[in-house]
Amino acid sequence: MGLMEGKKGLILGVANDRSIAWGIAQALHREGATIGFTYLGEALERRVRPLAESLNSPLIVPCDVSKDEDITALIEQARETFGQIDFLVHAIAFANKEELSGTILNTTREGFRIALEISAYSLIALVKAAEPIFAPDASVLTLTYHGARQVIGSYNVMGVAKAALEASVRYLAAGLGPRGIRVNAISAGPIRTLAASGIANFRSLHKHFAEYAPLRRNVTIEDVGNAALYLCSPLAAGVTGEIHYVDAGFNVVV
Ligand code: 0WD
Repeated sequence: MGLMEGKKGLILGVANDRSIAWGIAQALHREGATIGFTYLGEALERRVRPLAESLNSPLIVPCDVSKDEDITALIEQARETFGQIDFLVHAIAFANKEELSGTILNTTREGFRIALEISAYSLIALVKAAEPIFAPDASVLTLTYHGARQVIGSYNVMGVAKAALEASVRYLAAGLGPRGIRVNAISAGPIRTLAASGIANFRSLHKHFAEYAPLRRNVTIEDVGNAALYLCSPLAAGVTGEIHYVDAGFNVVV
């Protein structure tokens, strides 16, 4: 029997088949999970729907996490489809492209608000909305990056947003822990995805990483998917509030 047999939940943040969220979806599905997916706008629906259907998803809905009404509608549909949910995966981030080059002095007031709202507050908003439908031992997982802790290239305002996200993970873990619900993050090494293409000098960052990481390679969406499977499964029943690195060891040598 698979590790996730009988488990149901939501994955937000699939944009295409290179998305980290897609690596996570494949790993959870392989172990028996039933997954509801969201997409951002019609352009992405054309990419996401066939992927979701290939995993027999019973729920494929639009959701812009900057809109409370979208989040409410998503959770209402999840309640109708699944009753309770056992996992919620948040793999979403956004910052204006021009603020992901040069230094953090490029950050505008509005750009800061957008980056923090979509990349950090959205986790709190989703968890708040989903709280009534979480199963007693549900698991929440988000994605972060080492730029939250150290200055890395032009990650800039996104580093600030990820620091807020990591702190949110700890506070959410404390808030939901008494109900048995766990909240963790995976801090992934650089992976070539749509979101990564917005970061200036990502190509050299990616190359540098493989040269210096102890495992001398980049990580894949399969690596992240398998770690996510552990964190979402009963194997990690005693783990919450953690920032779990899946980065070929890079953070221990820089
Ligand atoms: O190197 C990387 N790729 C790393 C990514 C290293 C470490 C962490 N991460 C994080 C990202 O910051 C993000 O939180 O992993 C998460 C997933 O990112 P990804 O898989 O690299 O990127 P991508 O495939 O582009 O998926 C992110 C998606 C969006 O795609 P686009 O490219 O269209 O922005 O987040 C979604 C959207 O589908 N998204 C939203 N979803 C709902 N509402 C919103 C929104 N407002 N904004 C973006």
